[in-house]
Amino acid sequence: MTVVQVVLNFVLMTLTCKQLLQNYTQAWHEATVHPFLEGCKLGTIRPQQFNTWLVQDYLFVIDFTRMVGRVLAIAPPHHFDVILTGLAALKDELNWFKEKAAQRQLNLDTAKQQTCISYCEYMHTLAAMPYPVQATAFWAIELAYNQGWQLPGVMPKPYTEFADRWGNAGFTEYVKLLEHQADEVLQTASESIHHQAEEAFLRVAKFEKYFWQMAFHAAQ
Ligand code: HMH
Repeated sequence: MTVVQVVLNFVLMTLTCKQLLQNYTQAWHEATVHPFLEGCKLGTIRPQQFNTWLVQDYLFVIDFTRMVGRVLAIAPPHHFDVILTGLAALKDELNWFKEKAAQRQLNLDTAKQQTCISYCEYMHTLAAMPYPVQATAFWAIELAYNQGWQLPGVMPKPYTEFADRWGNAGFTEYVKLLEHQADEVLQTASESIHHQAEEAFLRVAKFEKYFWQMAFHAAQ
C-alpha cells in the first residue's frame, strides 16, 4: 500500500476486497502458492498426497456447500443470482468429486483430518457473523482456489481438469461477482464489521495454507 492509500483508508474508513489483498499480500501468497500445487504442475506430486487432498477436499466441499446455503439464507434478494450460480456449481462439483474418487478407487467415507475439521468448524462459526463478513469469507474461499490452481500455469494430465475446474474463465468471472457483492455490503458496514471481515479474510488465508500443508505432508 502507498502512503496515500493508508491515509485514504483511514479517513474514509472504507474496506474493499481489493484492499484486503493489498494489505495482506504475504498471507494471501501463502494461501495460494504452495509446493502441493507446484508439484501438480511439475508432475512430482505423489498419489498419496494428491488422493489425500482429493478426499479431504470432497469432505470440505460438503461443509462449504452448507455454508453457502446459510449465506443465501441471509443475503439480500439481488445477491441470489450469483449465490445460486455458486450452489449450482457446487452440485456439479460434489458429483465430479465422487467420480474422480471412484476412478482412483478412493473411499470417500473417510474421517476428516484435523485441519479439515478445524476449517469446517470455522465455516460453521461464520453463521453468527453479519452478512458482509460472510460475503467476504465466501469470496476469499473461492478466490483462494481460483488463484491457487491458476497461478502455476497449464498443468499436465491428470491434473489439467483439476486446475481447470477452479481456474477457468467462467469461475474467475463468478469470483469477480462475489467480490462485487462483498464490496457492495462492506461499503455501508460499520468499522466493527470491517474489522470482522478483515479477521475472516486472514482466517481463510491461514486455513487455505494449512489445507495444502495437510495434503502435502500426507504419509507415504
Ligand atoms: C480448501 N478451499 C478449499 N477447497 C475448496 N474446494 C475451495 C476452497 C473452493 O472453492
